[in-house]
Amino acid sequence: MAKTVYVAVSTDILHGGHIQLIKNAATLGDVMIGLFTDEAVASYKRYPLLDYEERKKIFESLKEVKCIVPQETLSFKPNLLKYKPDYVVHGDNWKEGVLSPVRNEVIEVLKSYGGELVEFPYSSNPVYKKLDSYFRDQSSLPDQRRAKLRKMLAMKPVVTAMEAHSGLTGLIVEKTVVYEEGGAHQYDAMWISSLCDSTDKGKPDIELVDMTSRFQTIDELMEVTTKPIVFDGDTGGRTEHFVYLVRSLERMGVSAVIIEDKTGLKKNSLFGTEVEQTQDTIENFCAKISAGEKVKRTNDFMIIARCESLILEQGMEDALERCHAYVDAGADGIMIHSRKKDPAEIYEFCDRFRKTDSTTPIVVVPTSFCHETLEDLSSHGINLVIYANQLMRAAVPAMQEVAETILKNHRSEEVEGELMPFGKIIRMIDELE
Ligand code: SPV
Ligand code: MG
Repeated sequence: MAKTVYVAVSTDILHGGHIQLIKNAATLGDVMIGLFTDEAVASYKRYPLLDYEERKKIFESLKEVKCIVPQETLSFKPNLLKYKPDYVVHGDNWKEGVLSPVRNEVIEVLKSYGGELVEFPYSSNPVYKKLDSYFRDQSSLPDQRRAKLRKMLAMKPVVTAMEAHSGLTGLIVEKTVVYEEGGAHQYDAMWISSLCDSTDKGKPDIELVDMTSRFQTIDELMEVTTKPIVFDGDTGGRTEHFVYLVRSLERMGVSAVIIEDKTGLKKNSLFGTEVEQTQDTIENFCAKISAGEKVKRTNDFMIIARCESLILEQGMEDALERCHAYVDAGADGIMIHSRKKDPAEIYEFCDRFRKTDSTTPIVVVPTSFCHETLEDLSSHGINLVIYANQLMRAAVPAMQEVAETILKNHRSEEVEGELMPFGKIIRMIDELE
């Protein structure tokens, strides 16, 4: 009986190096391709250019390929235990770096049933590397980037966004990946918070930092990252102005704007009712949403309506009534906010909202109910979780501490141990070739 040879592939550009690997694999037996699902690809590298079905067609056309099965995780374990291939074939480029724990797990699982790992020299043709960086650059162009948020929402039950307020924080959100249990996790999107964008400029979060300046932040992030951007549009301003904001953000390649149903002098929601804040009428806010939807030129761009009823203690019924009305007015998603540590009101809202609306994406910002995990939030039908300010809150005390210690010691030696060498920071910054 022919042996089974398992080859896992995540690529959407088939080049000579891949073909050679598959030919090599075919010399050992029948080739089974473990084709990474879109979610598995996006979990550890960029969003695939071609979706699973398209990539499947490419591999089906190769005469060396006997069958194709989906690989749903970065970990090979589930498929290896299911299909028990005699061999796993891979390039020898995963002995070090991020994939090395995945390789170790493959060796361990193969050993458990008597399979074998066969590694062939990885083809290091510089053209292949160039191709990959070319497609990465393409995916940061406005049309491609804009569409990524909707794709992510369609692909994953829950999507995450992390706050970024500069090119450097954008790079941290772009590049941070953790590997656990054979899987990989990274942030799916970036949130441009009005609070952090203002704070970074030493200004209060009261719609004072003007749009020209906020666009500058978008531009900085756009230049050095590829992930989709969710923009905090505050109240969206007057309806007559909001329509221009929609057009500008959409043209720039932003994926979504979130506007909140407040009017007059907006203050940050974390103040709640401690400061005077006025909620807009349902009628006015719906008109603003509809006007924005009307001027959109793509279906990719999303206008998400944020309800402040729980923040302003207007009650659950008001929150539900408003959010359903906002969806009816055309909103592509709703955000429900709370500043309580206890997530009970958020969960009650989501459970009740989902009874009559099973599809509209629900967004939350779990700053105060930070105890809740992604899994907890997802189990109540929440689709987008925004970590709205954590990078800024990490940086401020670290900078204050260093500033004080140097003053106290009349030199900087005492803080050296706390500081990242600049050589390491520089390596995060990509150079154009
Ligand atoms: C922001 O990050 O600016 C927000 C979320 O609007 S919150 O600060 O919680 O209001
Ligand atoms: Mg804000």
